[in-house]
Amino acid sequence: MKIKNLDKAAKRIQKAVKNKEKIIIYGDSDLDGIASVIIAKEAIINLKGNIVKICFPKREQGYGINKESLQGIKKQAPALLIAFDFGISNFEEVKLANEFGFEVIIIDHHQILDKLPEPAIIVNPKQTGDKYLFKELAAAGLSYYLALELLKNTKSLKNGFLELAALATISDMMPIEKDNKEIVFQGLDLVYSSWRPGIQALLKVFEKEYGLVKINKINSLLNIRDNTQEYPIAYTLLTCSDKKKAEEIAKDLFKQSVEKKIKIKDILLDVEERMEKKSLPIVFEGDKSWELPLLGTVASLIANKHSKPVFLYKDKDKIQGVIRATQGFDVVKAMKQSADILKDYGGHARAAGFSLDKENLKKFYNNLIKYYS
Ligand SMILES: [Mn+2]
Repeated sequence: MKIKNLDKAAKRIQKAVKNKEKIIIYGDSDLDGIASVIIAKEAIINLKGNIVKICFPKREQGYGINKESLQGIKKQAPALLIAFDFGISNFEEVKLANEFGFEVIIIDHHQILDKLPEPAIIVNPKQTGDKYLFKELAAAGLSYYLALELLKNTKSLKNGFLELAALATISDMMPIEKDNKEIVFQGLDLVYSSWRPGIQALLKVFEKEYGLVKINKINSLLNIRDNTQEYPIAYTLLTCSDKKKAEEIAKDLFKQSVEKKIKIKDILLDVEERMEKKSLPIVFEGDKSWELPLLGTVASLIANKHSKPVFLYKDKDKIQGVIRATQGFDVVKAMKQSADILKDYGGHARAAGFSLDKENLKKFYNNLIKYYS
């Protein structure tokens, strides 16, 4: 059994290539999103498709397809818009994209909320009617399968896709079983002999600093968000064709990762200090000074240590937050109770995100306490 709509998506892309339609690729700015985008981009370029734009949301735009970005690319319409690693909860945005003249394909692996965005071709093994047995692929795993579907007669690019899919599958903490096991085992072998100057540069930096290479360390570097550039730094590095430039970026990323570690530790101490004064079934904390991209890491550390669902947010008029939880919790389900006050929410059972207006924060908190008590 195939993943639902995978061939439909591939056929639509092939048609776009044949008709010289404009294609826009739009992905999440974490490593899974970036890897998905690069795989799709390289596959479509190989077919000689007309990719007119690659975009990622800026940090302040939060997670998901956003209306501001759609306004920014509106002038490219009509075009085929392919979203990776998000989109499944962007009901309004997908509708708007259609109004602007974009046909939308969503390649996502996040949990399905009560409905699907439409109109769109949706590839997500978690959707109803999908008979594919394995549901835990990363978005980059889906993008890899899509690429294989697109490039049926040529396997030459396969290795270059597999290494990215492997890194992303690990980075997204997908269970390493079934399809993922195959992707990770084959892909990691390829990392060391990668043709990508960016990957070679990362290996070189780690060998120099530690004498050995750990994949998790490489991934944590590739997940660093840089707000100053149009593209996430990992995208620039992984698609860089110049060896010298790649080495400069890798060195700089390493420096940033050291600084990031210090900031993460500060937030962690801050949260744990606040926790000492409370005894609640969840951790729910926010601060104006915290950097949103660091909160996922902090929340995982606390969730693992205390076995509670951890909600951390950047405190401003529009609250944006992340959630991490250990096995046995489903935080997306917990948030469904507050669907009426949340602006956006979604993700995985144990790793998710939300945004809402500050005036609704107290109510959200109370709903969660009630749900978990
Ligand atoms: Mn993902």
